[in-house]
Amino acid sequence: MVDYRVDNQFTVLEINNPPVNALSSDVTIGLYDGILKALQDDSVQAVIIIGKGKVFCAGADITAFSKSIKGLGITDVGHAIESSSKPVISAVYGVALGGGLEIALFCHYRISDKKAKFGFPEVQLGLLPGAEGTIRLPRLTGLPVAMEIITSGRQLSAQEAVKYGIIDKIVENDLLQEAKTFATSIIGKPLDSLRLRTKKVKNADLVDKYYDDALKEVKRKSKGLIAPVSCLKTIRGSAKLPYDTAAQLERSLFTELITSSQSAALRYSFFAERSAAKWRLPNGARSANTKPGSVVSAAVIGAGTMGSGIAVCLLRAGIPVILVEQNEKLLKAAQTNIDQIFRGSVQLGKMTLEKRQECLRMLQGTAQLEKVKDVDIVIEAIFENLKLKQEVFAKLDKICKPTAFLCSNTSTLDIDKIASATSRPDKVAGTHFFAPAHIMRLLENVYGSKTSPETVATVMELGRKIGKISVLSKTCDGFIANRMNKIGVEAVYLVEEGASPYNIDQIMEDFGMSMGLDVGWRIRQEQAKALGVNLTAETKYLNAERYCSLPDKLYELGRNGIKTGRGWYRYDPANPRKPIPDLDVLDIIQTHCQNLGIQRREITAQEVIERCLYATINEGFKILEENVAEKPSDIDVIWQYGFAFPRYRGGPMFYASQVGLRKVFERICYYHATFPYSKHWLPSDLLRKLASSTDEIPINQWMNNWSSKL
Ligand code: 3H9
Repeated sequence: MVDYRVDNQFTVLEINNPPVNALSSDVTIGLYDGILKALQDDSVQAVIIIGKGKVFCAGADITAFSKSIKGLGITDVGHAIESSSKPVISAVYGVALGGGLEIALFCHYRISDKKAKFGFPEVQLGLLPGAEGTIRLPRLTGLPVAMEIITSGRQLSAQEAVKYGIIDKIVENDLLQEAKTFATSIIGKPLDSLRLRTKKVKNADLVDKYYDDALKEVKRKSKGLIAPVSCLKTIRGSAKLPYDTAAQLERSLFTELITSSQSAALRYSFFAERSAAKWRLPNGARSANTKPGSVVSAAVIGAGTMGSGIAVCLLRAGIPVILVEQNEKLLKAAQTNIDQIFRGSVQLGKMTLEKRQECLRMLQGTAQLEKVKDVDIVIEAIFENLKLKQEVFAKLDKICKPTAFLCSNTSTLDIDKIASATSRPDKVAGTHFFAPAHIMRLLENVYGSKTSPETVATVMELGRKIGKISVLSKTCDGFIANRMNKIGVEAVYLVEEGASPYNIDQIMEDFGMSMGLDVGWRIRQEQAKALGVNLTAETKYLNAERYCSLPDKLYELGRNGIKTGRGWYRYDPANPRKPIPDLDVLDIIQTHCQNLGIQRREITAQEVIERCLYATINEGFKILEENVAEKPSDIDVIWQYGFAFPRYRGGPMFYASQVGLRKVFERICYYHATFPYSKHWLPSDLLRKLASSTDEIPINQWMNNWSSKL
């Protein structure tokens, strides 16, 4: 785990714990023993700590946080390094993050490669840098900078790290060689002033002001999160308290955080995101043993808002795009829209002018579908209508080369039905982007019964290449995301039963979600038309399902949301992002209820949360039992990235595991008995089975338990 080498007058301690040199207990023991051994070796004049592979060290081993850790901690190693009578130099390549940066801060000197990155990302895991990072960083950078770095969790470039005094030098050539040259230059120099514990915090007397300013910022940016506030408290401690007392405070707040439900959810989210890329199909094919096809060129069919957004994603990743629209006028509008997006990125400093020009050069607009004949992948983004899509896919099948992948940006339609219009159903998949496609990070990839593993691997890899978090879903009505979302439906029922829409929004916002009620008129009209039903203000049931006509009423009154200045709210054109509650809407609700003879009642916040989330969770369990999602964490990733579910709550499935499956199941049964005309309350079999276990089954074992019972 730590390779010990003596090289002339140096000991080189090389952390060797792939893939990211996390500080497992073997690594901390290796470093500690290495320092002691170097101190005992008279031939050694200096110690160099370096990482093997691509990074210096990504910090504490996050996988070990849920286990009880015994033995040497990072601080024990740190104290051994700091008190060493021989200089210790850390040589950073790749990243020094969290505990990795803390180890570096215990060293007397720090040098790095010019591409190295530094940071304390602990806050993103609901933690604080708990190996004296909050006490030591302010001694180098000053309080305001330390507060910003630690509470944001952002990564700093090597250049910034030099500017703030975090590292001593950036080197150009071979890092180890440069470290040895550097070490030679400092051998024999006094170390006392280089031990950070001896340093004073600059402007310590101003700490309360810095603290108040930073707290305001943290509360604005990270509403509901406890870790950033704890970080600030320990940084304040670094200025107000003697070193060891401040370290004690840091330890006790770290212990509080690590046992908090927020940190558990954030750590779960870290791994959930990474595990979404590791897919497995029911036929046994896996990401690990399936090679993606090559995609070096693409076509997007349909240049509306979605199509244009998708084209932007591909172009940014260096993939040339042929954009197909019905006529020149629509094409021109799309090209202008795409360029607007690039210009916006340039203005924000997220793209260089050269990159914008390169992207525009790679974009070719056409009204002739035949032009796509040579591309590797086609993404169709036309109107959500099966017949139309089938027509387009039949044409594409004839035009495109046999190896081309044909994908649809459908958000609900059956991929098998789309694929059936082609002679290559194995090469057809869904690539469901979320609006706005160039901003939202989620890509829901969908496979049908005939989609080949290679096609799945290709769309998953494409997602990675264009910077998306890709999650795989089996085809079904609405896939994972839209099928599962019952929040809007239940929210409208709650309004009909007695809640105010503004109250519901507030309760969900306090929970951490800002979704807003949808009007969704057109979708409901389409559904009713398909069933041959004429919807009216009196419609209470549709296809044996409860129906609420309130949103239709709003729509028919021209209340279509921001674009018409009114919906459930009023919108001031000068500030449309700030909806204003509207008394007229409350009147419309009252009249609706009187006309239908609905007795309104008091509705608690608890009921709002349960009705909105448990209905969604119940559907999530059905999605799992039908293998639409392979694992609960995939569902949670979709909710975080598609519907802004608060990361510190993990996602609906993780939330259910924290509430307790038995409790969730009981409430679902209660609502099922109370609302028999809402199919989504019919309890899931998988949930029933898991809830019947005498012990709560941890989320990562739900699927094992289920499969073994099949
Ligand atoms: C801490 O340090 C607390 C201390 O202050 C105090 C303690 C007392 N541990 O992201 P990737 C895995 S808290 C264990 O796909 P990339 C990751 O799961 C820690 N495993 O690669 C994945 O596994 P798999 C503070 C870790 O190149 C593999 O490594 N540090 C850890 O896109 C590759 O990861 C952080 O929060 C870890 N610390 O990005 C840093 N880190 O292959 C978190 C990664 O099985 N890590 N893995 O899926 C990162 O930000 C990125 O992983 C990193 C590499 C930038 C390092």
